[in-house]
Amino acid sequence: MKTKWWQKSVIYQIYPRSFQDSNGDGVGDLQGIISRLDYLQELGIGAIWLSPVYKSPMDDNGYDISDYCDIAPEFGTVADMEEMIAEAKKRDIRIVMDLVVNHSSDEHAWFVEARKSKDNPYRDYYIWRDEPNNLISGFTGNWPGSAWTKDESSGQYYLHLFSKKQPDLNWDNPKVHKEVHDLMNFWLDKGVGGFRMDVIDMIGKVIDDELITNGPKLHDYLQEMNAATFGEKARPGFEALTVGETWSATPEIAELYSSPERNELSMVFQFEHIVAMWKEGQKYKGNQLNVPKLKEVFAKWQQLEKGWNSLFWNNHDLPRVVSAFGNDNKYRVQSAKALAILLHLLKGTPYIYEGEELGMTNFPFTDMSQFNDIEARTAAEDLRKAGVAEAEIVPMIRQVSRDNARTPMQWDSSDNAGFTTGKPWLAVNPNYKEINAAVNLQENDSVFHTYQKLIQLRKENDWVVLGDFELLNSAPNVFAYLRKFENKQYLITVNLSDDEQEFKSDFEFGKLLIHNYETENFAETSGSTFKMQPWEAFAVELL
Ligand code: TEU
Ligand code: CA
Repeated sequence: MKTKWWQKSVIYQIYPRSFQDSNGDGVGDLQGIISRLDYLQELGIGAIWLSPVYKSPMDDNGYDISDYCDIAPEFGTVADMEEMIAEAKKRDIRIVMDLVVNHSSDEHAWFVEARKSKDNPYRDYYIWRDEPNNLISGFTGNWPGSAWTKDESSGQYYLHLFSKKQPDLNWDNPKVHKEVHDLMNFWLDKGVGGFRMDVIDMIGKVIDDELITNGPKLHDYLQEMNAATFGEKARPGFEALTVGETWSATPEIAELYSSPERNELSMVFQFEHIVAMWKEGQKYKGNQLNVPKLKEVFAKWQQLEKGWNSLFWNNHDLPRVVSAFGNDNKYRVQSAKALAILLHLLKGTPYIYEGEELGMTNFPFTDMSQFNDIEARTAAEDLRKAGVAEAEIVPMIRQVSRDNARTPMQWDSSDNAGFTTGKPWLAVNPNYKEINAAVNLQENDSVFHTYQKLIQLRKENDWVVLGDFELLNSAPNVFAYLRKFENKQYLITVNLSDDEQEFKSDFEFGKLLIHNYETENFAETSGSTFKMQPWEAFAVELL
């Protein structure tokens, strides 16, 4: 099977508001990203997943779009977007845009028209009912807040699975499909390399059955979209990268999305390894690394036969992995590297979230006023209503808040970490003087250089891309696995704990491929039982 470019590449996610400001208004922008393309080329990534930069009232920081074919002025212009696509292309980097079409903003012209009257031609671009049903929204507070808001002028309720400023589009209406295909082609014609698709598992929802994800027509809609926009039929030879955000996906469902012969998507973001680490399965109870559970989940997903995996620890909705699963204190560098080695040598396409390659950590929030995110604010309201003591609310939100991922990128030790010459829209993490790109680039054994090496390993070795996966028995907190390709085997072993762990191996070690500790006598440890240092990780070719 000819491998696609996105099977050999690593994708870098940029949250544009927080990456690099170029005009001193404290908000990241497209010209800022352009100024940092050389850095990304040095890291070695093959594509940028750009979180939304379209026109938006920014109720959900751009995941509420009011014009899909224009750029939010705080980020720049369509011309800036075209310049960025061209500049990235010169560096062999594709731009993957964020497609948010489960819902639009309530300020989109379609919704402004739709709410004018029941017989308006845009009315059934959205979902209206005379009475609400039990569907709930994650962003309206009073958990479970209703997903319905009454529109006074018509007396009907409209559906919004997210905030009331994010009305759900009606995918039962073929005109909505056409509008979406047209906006996708607008950007594809400008040279974007594909799309990340926001909560795409929801577009087949069946309202009256209160069925939200994996509705009966979901895959029909995706096959129709593929054929009309990015797929082989519409653009022969164009290898789009399309990745669906699907919190509900199981491996079986993931194969429906990503089996090549189905002509749907390249892959999906599944979240089982994230949710499995939530204490009592509840996000706001906090994260608890459970290595045996992590091994079980990854091993299950690595057995995907016909489809293709994404691999990620972080995105703009998740706390920083070195704080959530690693040790951002005594073993910050080692644990950041260990988590990278573990993830990047699995089978699938790895995604790096801005700053993850620096070992950036969660932010030390102390007060609700420091949070920007609508989800954090509504979660605080819900916890308060549930009777949680005020003093406990910030500590509960702090450890998992999406704001942890959205504090400004830490470039250097100058003011505001080099992110802006103005007042940053969200405070810079006070640890920026120690943790920043400049320091990482200077140190040969930095987190950055570990990521750079892993990206290079993937580019140079088919076994990383195509090798079979086999989980090995090991100590509970040691994640050890084999990759097998063309009668060669490779051992990846990671100690995911603060303690020394024993690793029994009867393998004969060959060439060391990557190691996050400088252990001189490594060769002597092969073929025996040896101790692994806290958070030690290595990959070795086997003889
Ligand atoms: O996120 C989908 C989503 O459900 C997340 O908000 C998730 O539920 C939550 O973060 C887990 O605690 C997508 C986007 O990634 C997110 O930024 C948007 O807020 C959301 O959709 C609405 O567009
Ligand atoms: Ca700016």
